[in-house]
Amino acid sequence: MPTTKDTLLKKIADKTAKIAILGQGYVGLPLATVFGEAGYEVIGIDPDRRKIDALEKGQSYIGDVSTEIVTKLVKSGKLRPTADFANLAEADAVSICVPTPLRKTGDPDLTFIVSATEELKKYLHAGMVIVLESTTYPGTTRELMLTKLTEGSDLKVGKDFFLAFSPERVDPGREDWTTKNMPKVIGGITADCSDVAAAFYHGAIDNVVRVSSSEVAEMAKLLENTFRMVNIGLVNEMALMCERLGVDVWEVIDAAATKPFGFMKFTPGPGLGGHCIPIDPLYLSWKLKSLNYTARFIELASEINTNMPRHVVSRVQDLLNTQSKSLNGSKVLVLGAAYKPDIDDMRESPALDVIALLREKGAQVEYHDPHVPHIHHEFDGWEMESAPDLYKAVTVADIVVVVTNHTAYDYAAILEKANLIFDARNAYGKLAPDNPKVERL
Ligand code: SAJ
Repeated sequence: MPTTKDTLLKKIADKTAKIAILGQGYVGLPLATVFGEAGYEVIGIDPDRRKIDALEKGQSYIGDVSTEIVTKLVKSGKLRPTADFANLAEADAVSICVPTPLRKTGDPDLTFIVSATEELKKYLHAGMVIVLESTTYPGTTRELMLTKLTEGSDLKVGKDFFLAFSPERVDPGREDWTTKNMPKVIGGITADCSDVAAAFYHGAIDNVVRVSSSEVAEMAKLLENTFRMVNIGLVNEMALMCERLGVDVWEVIDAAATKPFGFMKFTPGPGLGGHCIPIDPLYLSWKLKSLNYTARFIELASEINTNMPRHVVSRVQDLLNTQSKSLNGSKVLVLGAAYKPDIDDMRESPALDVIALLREKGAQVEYHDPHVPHIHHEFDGWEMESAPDLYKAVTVADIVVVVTNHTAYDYAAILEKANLIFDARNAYGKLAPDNPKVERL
């Protein structure tokens, strides 16, 4: 008599298993299309009707997913968009790709994972495999999801249903590593869970890295992103030290980067933005606090990184001072608002902090960003439009602050028209290393 595991493995192998992807954002939609392209029938579930309406029309709202692919999959019935969670009842395999932000207090906000789990519980049945992809603290899959899914149920994990964690590794805009070819770590509550979840992902993803538990998979993701946050914090502190030493930190880093092994280049900047790096490590430090352990590297790096906007503003103040100008009343143009170059994403962007601090100190602030036409500061409530005429804004500004060095800018033209430039991204390192109008971080 075949076991539940055998039956599910067979459905996965012959692609009759029905897949549900909960959350159709920058992680869930690419995942849904990869499984659809692999030949599975996929239900793309999202409570946001706007997303579902767009998908039903065959339209993509995610840069990494083409409208052609969505149209093809929706037309062929391989991708069925819906806002109705009841469709989970017919799913054999479910991936949960919901947001895991931070609360205003800095603590993890697990409401999306909790509500997804509560919905899933209504439709949990024997022969189902569930994989959580949302970045979260180690233990979430076992302590939070498994507990909720099994309370009052006689279904046994690892026997009747299978539960695992697999960290998303989506880097929006990247073309070399995609959802399909990105090595995918996956670890289950039990060995059988790891087997089934790995087989599930093997059905559509080229390289599945099976680990022994959900905690290992959760922790691997946190190491990946804490590694970046701590190293960015290190080079930001190097910038503070080099400034005191009167040494060019950018030249120091370029020199160190000539080491052909044992070194990885990071660069200082105005702070840490994005939906992953500033946030994920704080899920780890929060969890360790509950175990009476202080994750000192994370806390220190976070302190240094979050102080960089203030450091940038104090450098701007000092530079204006050299022209006997006070920051209060000066015209300041912030160049580049997105959290990193050549994208339009403003999540956790340090530009928001730089602008808020400049406004606090009485500066007359304008910003320009070719990718970000409008800014809304959700905490302070102010709104700004990108300056309509870049060179006019550069010319009238007492100082231009390069916060995000988009490649679209003609830095030579900006230099020619600017009065003063504070360059927080080394946009001028090669172009004008010794120009008296330019000071770099
Ligand atoms: N930053 C620096 N100095 C650096 C690198 C980054 O100040 O040397 C800043 C960026 O300007 C940005 C923030 O840190 O504000 C985060 O930058 P990031 O390059 O880490 O970009 P993200 O947030 O898009 O990170 C994503 C991550 N992908 C996932 O979490 C799935 C990360 O793991 C990738 O390594 C990264 O993309 C990448 O390599 O592009």
